[in-house]
Amino acid sequence: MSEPTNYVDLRSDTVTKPTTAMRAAMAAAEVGDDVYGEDPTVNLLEERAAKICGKEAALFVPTGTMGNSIAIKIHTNHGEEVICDARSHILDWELSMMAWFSGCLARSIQTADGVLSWKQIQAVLRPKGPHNAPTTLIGVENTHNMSGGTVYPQKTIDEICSQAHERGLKVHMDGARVFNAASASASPVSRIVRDVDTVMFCLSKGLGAPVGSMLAGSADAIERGRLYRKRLGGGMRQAGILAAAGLLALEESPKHLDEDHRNARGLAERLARLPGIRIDPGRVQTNIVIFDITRLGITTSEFSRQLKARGILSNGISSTQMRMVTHLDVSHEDCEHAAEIVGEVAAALLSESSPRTARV
Ligand code: TLP
Repeated sequence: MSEPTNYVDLRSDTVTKPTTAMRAAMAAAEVGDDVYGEDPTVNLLEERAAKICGKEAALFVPTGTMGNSIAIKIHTNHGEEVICDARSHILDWELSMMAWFSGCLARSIQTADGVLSWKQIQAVLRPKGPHNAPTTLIGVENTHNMSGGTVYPQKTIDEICSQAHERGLKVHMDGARVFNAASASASPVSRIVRDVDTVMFCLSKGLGAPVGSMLAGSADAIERGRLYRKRLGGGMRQAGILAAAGLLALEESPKHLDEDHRNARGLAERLARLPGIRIDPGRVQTNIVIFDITRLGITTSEFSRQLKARGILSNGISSTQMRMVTHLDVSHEDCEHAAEIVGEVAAALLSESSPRTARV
């Protein structure tokens, strides 16, 4: 089989390329040295992000990982505990920055869909005493990536925040995809994050900017965050070139997220009809589709390889689960095509397997 010339890239919503309008805005951006606070485009982006989140201030950071790491550092001291879901990005995908940079231990909780409840949190709070590291921070991920883009119910966030604050604990939201949550729940971002102490969101995922994330919170938290960003090597100079794309992403992209969600749901419905593929399309709330291929009898890396040979890019997130993410650069037709190819690969695998396995 010859190499495909075109790929439908469903590995992540991080893969989008900047639009022509973004490239034009980047070329025309007014810039200055942002370490001196003199880049007008970065300043504008930070003001805009703070306003959208209903927070006093915001900080432009190169990546979501840096934004989360700074937030954890702002809210904690060495030797404290951070409560988070067992499959959260801050625990599983950030090279243990929580320990490396902040010296904290993750107290993780298994959840069905990535959504923590106050009841679960309360059960693992460390009582004060000579043997326990104090809990100081709760991390909530909205939407929850590894659970398939699930959205926190607003009342759950509100309850976690009010109970946490009553006890002097802080809440950080990893809102890498909080605009997807806003779109899915028809609720403004400012309402979703109203009570959290800090929120990080990514410009470079569903919003389609080439680089960048924002951390928003109180003026004091963000002032401290600015110093941690510098320590981490994130003091960017004429970063207005990147911020210009971010401003356009904030302006233009949220209105397209509904379409990404419809595409994801459509893809999930098609996948659910395929033999050997297990997925409940009813669980797809936003732009992430996770499906199980256990019955096909191959690893996800081999399955990815076979899809790639047919022009579909998708990664495994475990030995049995694949993830497909819709975004600005994939259409309804691309998703239909992806489901067709999954169907062809799955059918070939099932027919190759022994009759006994094929019936499973
Ligand atoms: N997620 C990436 C991978 O790292 C898994 C992806 O392809 O989904 N929080 C959440 C919830 C994320 O999904 C990600 C990136 C981040 C933080 C980190 O953002 P970056 O990649 O900008 O450091």
